[in-house]
Amino acid sequence: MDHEDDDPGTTWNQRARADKPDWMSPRMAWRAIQSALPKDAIISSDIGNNCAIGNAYPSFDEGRKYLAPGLFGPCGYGLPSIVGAKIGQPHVPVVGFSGDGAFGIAVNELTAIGRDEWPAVTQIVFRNYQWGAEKRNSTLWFDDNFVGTELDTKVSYAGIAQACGLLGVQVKTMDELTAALNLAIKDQMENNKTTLIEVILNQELGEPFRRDAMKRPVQVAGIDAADMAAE
Ligand SMILES: Cc1ncc(C[n+]2csc(CCOP(=O)(O)OP(=O)(O)O)c2C)c(N)n1
Ligand SMILES: [Mg+2]
Repeated sequence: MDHEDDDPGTTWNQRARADKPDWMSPRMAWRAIQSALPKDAIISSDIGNNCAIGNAYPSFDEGRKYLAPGLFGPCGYGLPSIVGAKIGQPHVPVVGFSGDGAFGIAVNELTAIGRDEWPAVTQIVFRNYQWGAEKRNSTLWFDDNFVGTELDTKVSYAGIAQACGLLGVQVKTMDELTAALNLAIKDQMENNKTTLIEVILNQELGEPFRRDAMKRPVQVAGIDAADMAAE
Protein backbone atom coordinates (compact mmCIF):
# COMPACT_ATOMS: atom_id res chain seq x y z
CA MET A 1 0.00 0.00 0.00
CA ASP A 2 1.53 3.31 -1.13
CA HIS A 3 -1.22 5.90 -0.77
CA GLU A 4 -3.77 7.41 1.62
CA ASP A 5 -7.56 7.42 1.21
CA ASP A 6 -9.81 10.47 1.15
CA ASP A 7 -12.92 10.71 3.30
CA PRO A 8 -16.20 10.99 1.39
CA GLY A 9 -16.67 14.59 0.25
CA THR A 10 -12.95 15.42 0.42
CA THR A 11 -10.32 15.15 -2.31
CA TRP A 12 -7.14 16.39 -0.57
CA ASN A 13 -5.12 13.21 -1.06
CA GLN A 14 -6.13 12.91 -4.69
CA ARG A 15 -5.08 16.53 -5.26
CA ALA A 16 -1.83 16.08 -3.35
CA ARG A 17 -0.84 13.07 -5.50
CA ALA A 18 -1.75 14.87 -8.74
CA ASP A 19 0.28 17.91 -7.66
CA LYS A 20 3.51 15.94 -7.11
CA PRO A 21 3.14 12.64 -8.97
CA ASP A 22 6.83 11.68 -8.71
CA TRP A 23 7.33 12.52 -5.03
CA MET A 24 7.56 9.90 -2.30
CA SER A 25 4.45 9.21 -0.22
CA PRO A 26 4.68 8.73 3.59
CA ARG A 27 4.31 4.94 3.29
CA MET A 28 7.05 4.70 0.68
CA ALA A 29 9.31 6.62 3.07
CA TRP A 30 8.48 4.30 5.97
CA ARG A 31 9.28 1.21 3.89
CA ALA A 32 12.64 2.72 2.90
CA ILE A 33 13.30 3.48 6.59
CA GLN A 34 12.43 -0.10 7.58
CA SER A 35 15.14 -1.38 5.23
CA ALA A 36 17.86 0.50 7.15
CA LEU A 37 16.61 0.75 10.74
CA PRO A 38 18.89 -1.36 13.00
CA LYS A 39 17.01 -4.14 14.85
CA ASP A 40 18.30 -2.95 18.23
CA ALA A 41 17.63 0.79 17.66
CA ILE A 42 15.76 2.98 20.12
CA ILE A 43 13.40 5.20 18.15
CA SER A 44 11.22 8.17 19.01
CA SER A 45 7.98 9.38 17.50
CA ASP A 46 6.47 12.87 17.42
CA ILE A 47 2.92 14.14 17.13
CA GLY A 48 1.87 14.43 13.50
CA ASN A 49 0.35 12.57 10.59
CA ASN A 50 3.53 11.01 9.16
CA CYS A 51 4.62 9.79 12.57
CA ALA A 52 1.14 8.33 13.16
CA ILE A 53 1.32 6.44 9.84
CA GLY A 54 4.71 5.18 11.02
CA ASN A 55 3.18 3.56 14.09
CA ALA A 56 2.21 0.69 11.78
CA TYR A 57 5.79 0.01 10.62
CA PRO A 58 8.70 -0.71 13.00
CA SER A 59 8.49 -3.86 15.16
CA PHE A 60 10.53 -4.61 18.26
CA ASP A 61 12.11 -7.75 19.75
CA GLU A 62 12.79 -6.12 23.14
CA GLY A 63 11.08 -3.60 25.40
CA ARG A 64 12.14 0.02 26.09
CA LYS A 65 12.84 0.74 22.43
CA TYR A 66 10.02 3.13 21.55
CA LEU A 67 9.66 6.67 22.93
CA ALA A 68 6.29 8.31 22.26
CA PRO A 69 4.87 11.67 23.39
CA GLY A 70 2.02 10.01 25.26
CA LEU A 71 -1.14 11.52 26.70
CA PHE A 72 -0.35 15.24 26.39
CA GLY A 73 0.94 14.76 22.82
CA PRO A 74 3.45 17.61 22.59
CA CYS A 75 4.77 18.41 19.11
CA GLY A 76 8.58 18.73 19.29
CA TYR A 77 9.19 15.57 21.36
CA GLY A 78 11.06 13.54 18.71
CA LEU A 79 14.50 15.15 18.88
CA PRO A 80 15.00 15.87 22.63
CA SER A 81 13.71 12.42 23.59
CA ILE A 82 16.15 10.61 21.35
CA VAL A 83 19.03 12.78 22.58
CA GLY A 84 18.13 11.75 26.14
CA ALA A 85 17.95 8.09 25.10
CA LYS A 86 21.44 8.27 23.60
CA ILE A 87 22.87 9.83 26.76
CA GLY A 88 21.34 6.95 28.75
CA GLN A 89 22.31 4.19 26.27
CA PRO A 90 25.40 5.48 24.40
CA HIS A 91 26.19 2.12 22.75
CA VAL A 92 22.73 1.67 21.21
CA PRO A 93 21.83 3.25 17.84
CA VAL A 94 19.05 5.86 18.17
CA VAL A 95 16.82 7.40 15.50
CA GLY A 96 14.43 10.29 16.13
CA PHE A 97 11.34 10.95 13.99
CA SER A 98 9.41 14.22 13.58
CA GLY A 99 7.21 16.01 11.09
CA ASP A 100 8.50 19.33 9.80
CA GLY A 101 6.05 21.47 11.81
CA ALA A 102 6.76 19.65 15.07
CA PHE A 103 10.49 19.69 14.39
CA GLY A 104 10.36 23.49 14.14
CA ILE A 105 9.39 23.55 17.81
CA ALA A 106 12.60 21.69 18.80
CA VAL A 107 14.96 22.88 16.04
CA ASN A 108 16.89 25.12 18.48
CA GLU A 109 18.29 21.94 20.09
CA LEU A 110 20.49 21.54 17.01
CA THR A 111 22.54 24.48 18.31
CA ALA A 112 23.37 22.54 21.49
CA ILE A 113 23.77 18.85 20.60
CA GLY A 114 26.81 19.16 18.34
CA ARG A 115 29.15 20.09 21.20
CA ASP A 116 32.11 17.72 21.42
CA GLU A 117 31.10 15.96 24.62
CA TRP A 118 27.57 15.17 23.35
CA PRO A 119 26.83 11.76 21.82
CA ALA A 120 25.74 11.58 18.18
CA VAL A 121 22.15 10.83 17.15
CA THR A 122 20.24 10.43 13.87
CA GLN A 123 17.12 12.54 13.28
CA ILE A 124 14.60 12.07 10.47
CA VAL A 125 12.34 15.00 9.52
CA PHE A 126 9.30 14.29 7.33
CA ARG A 127 9.26 17.35 5.08
CA ASN A 128 5.76 17.74 3.64
CA TYR A 129 5.73 21.55 4.08
CA GLN A 130 2.54 21.52 6.12
CA TRP A 131 1.05 21.00 9.57
CA GLY A 132 -0.44 17.87 8.07
CA ALA A 133 -2.45 16.52 10.98
CA GLU A 134 -4.20 19.88 11.31
CA LYS A 135 -4.86 20.02 7.59
CA ARG A 136 -6.48 16.57 7.71
CA ASN A 137 -8.76 17.74 10.52
CA SER A 138 -9.76 20.94 8.78
CA THR A 139 -10.52 19.28 5.44
CA LEU A 140 -12.87 16.95 7.32
CA TRP A 141 -14.54 19.65 9.40
CA PHE A 142 -14.74 22.41 6.81
CA ASP A 143 -15.73 20.79 3.50
CA ASP A 144 -12.24 20.13 2.13
CA ASN A 145 -10.93 23.59 3.11
CA PHE A 146 -7.92 24.54 5.24
CA VAL A 147 -6.21 27.66 6.47
CA GLY A 148 -2.98 28.32 8.38
CA THR A 149 -1.46 24.90 7.69
CA GLU A 150 1.28 25.79 5.16
CA LEU A 151 4.97 25.94 6.09
CA ASP A 152 7.75 27.98 4.45
CA THR A 153 9.09 26.04 1.45
CA LYS A 154 12.31 28.11 1.43
CA VAL A 155 13.47 26.69 4.78
CA SER A 156 15.97 23.81 4.63
CA TYR A 157 16.28 21.80 7.83
CA ALA A 158 19.29 19.99 6.34
CA GLY A 159 20.85 23.44 5.83
CA ILE A 160 20.12 24.43 9.44
CA ALA A 161 21.81 21.22 10.63
CA GLN A 162 24.88 22.00 8.54
CA ALA A 163 24.99 25.54 9.92
CA CYS A 164 25.09 23.96 13.40
CA GLY A 165 28.14 21.88 12.44
CA LEU A 166 26.13 18.67 12.01
CA LEU A 167 25.59 16.57 8.88
CA GLY A 168 22.41 17.46 7.02
CA VAL A 169 21.06 15.73 3.89
CA GLN A 170 17.88 15.96 1.83
CA VAL A 171 16.51 12.81 0.20
CA LYS A 172 13.78 12.47 -2.42
CA THR A 173 13.62 8.75 -3.29
CA MET A 174 13.33 5.47 -1.38
CA ASP A 175 16.83 4.40 -2.41
CA GLU A 176 18.32 7.73 -1.30
CA LEU A 177 16.53 7.47 2.04
CA THR A 178 17.69 3.92 2.77
CA ALA A 179 21.28 4.79 1.80
CA ALA A 180 21.25 8.01 3.86
CA LEU A 181 19.94 6.20 6.96
CA ASN A 182 22.53 3.41 6.62
CA LEU A 183 25.31 6.01 6.39
CA ALA A 184 23.89 8.12 9.24
CA ILE A 185 23.81 5.10 11.57
CA LYS A 186 27.41 4.27 10.67
CA ASP A 187 28.41 7.89 11.33
CA GLN A 188 26.52 7.89 14.62
CA MET A 189 28.09 4.67 15.90
CA GLU A 190 31.62 4.84 14.46
CA ASN A 191 32.41 8.54 13.95
CA ASN A 192 30.28 10.25 16.65
CA LYS A 193 28.58 12.36 13.96
CA THR A 194 24.98 13.49 14.13
CA THR A 195 22.96 13.48 10.88
CA LEU A 196 19.64 15.14 10.14
CA ILE A 197 17.85 13.50 7.20
CA GLU A 198 15.22 15.78 5.63
CA VAL A 199 12.83 13.48 3.74
CA ILE A 200 11.03 15.38 0.96
CA LEU A 201 7.48 14.02 0.66
CA ASN A 202 4.25 14.62 -1.16
CA GLN A 203 1.42 16.05 0.93
CA GLU A 204 -0.78 12.96 1.33
CA LEU A 205 -2.33 12.51 4.77
CA GLY A 206 -3.41 9.39 6.64
CA GLU A 207 -6.21 8.85 9.16
CA PRO A 208 -6.92 11.70 11.62
CA PHE A 209 -6.10 10.92 15.29
CA ARG A 210 -9.44 12.01 16.75
CA ARG A 211 -12.26 11.39 14.35
CA ASP A 212 -14.50 11.15 17.40
CA ALA A 213 -13.59 14.69 18.52
CA MET A 214 -14.76 16.29 15.33
CA LYS A 215 -17.89 18.40 15.46
CA ARG A 216 -19.03 21.09 13.09
CA PRO A 217 -18.88 24.60 14.60
CA VAL A 218 -22.04 25.68 16.40
CA GLN A 219 -23.64 29.09 16.57
CA VAL A 220 -22.53 31.05 19.65
CA ALA A 221 -25.40 32.75 21.49
CA GLY A 222 -25.95 36.40 20.62
CA ILE A 223 -23.04 36.83 18.18
CA ASP A 224 -23.78 37.78 14.61
CA ALA A 225 -21.37 37.93 11.65
CA ALA A 226 -22.42 41.57 11.19
CA ASP A 227 -20.86 42.37 14.62
CA MET A 228 -17.38 41.87 13.16
CA ALA A 229 -15.35 44.99 12.32
CA ALA A 230 -14.39 45.20 8.65
CA GLU A 231 -10.63 45.09 7.97
C1 LIG B 1 3.06 21.84 21.23
C2 LIG B 1 1.93 21.42 20.33
N1 LIG B 1 1.31 22.33 19.56
C3 LIG B 1 0.30 21.96 18.73
C4 LIG B 1 -0.12 20.66 18.68
C5 LIG B 1 -1.25 20.26 17.76
N2 LIG B 1 -0.78 19.44 16.64
C6 LIG B 1 -0.89 18.11 16.64
S1 LIG B 1 -0.29 17.41 15.24
C7 LIG B 1 0.12 18.91 14.61
C8 LIG B 1 0.70 19.01 13.21
C9 LIG B 1 2.04 18.36 13.09
O1 LIG B 1 2.60 18.72 11.83
P1 LIG B 1 3.99 18.10 11.37
O2 LIG B 1 4.91 18.00 12.50
O3 LIG B 1 4.44 18.86 10.18
O4 LIG B 1 3.62 16.60 10.97
P2 LIG B 1 2.66 16.07 9.76
O5 LIG B 1 1.29 16.01 10.35
O6 LIG B 1 2.74 17.07 8.63
O7 LIG B 1 3.23 14.74 9.43
C10 LIG B 1 -0.19 19.94 15.51
C11 LIG B 1 0.04 21.38 15.28
C12 LIG B 1 0.54 19.72 19.53
N3 LIG B 1 0.21 18.42 19.53
N4 LIG B 1 1.57 20.12 20.33
MG1 LIG C 1 4.42 18.29 8.18
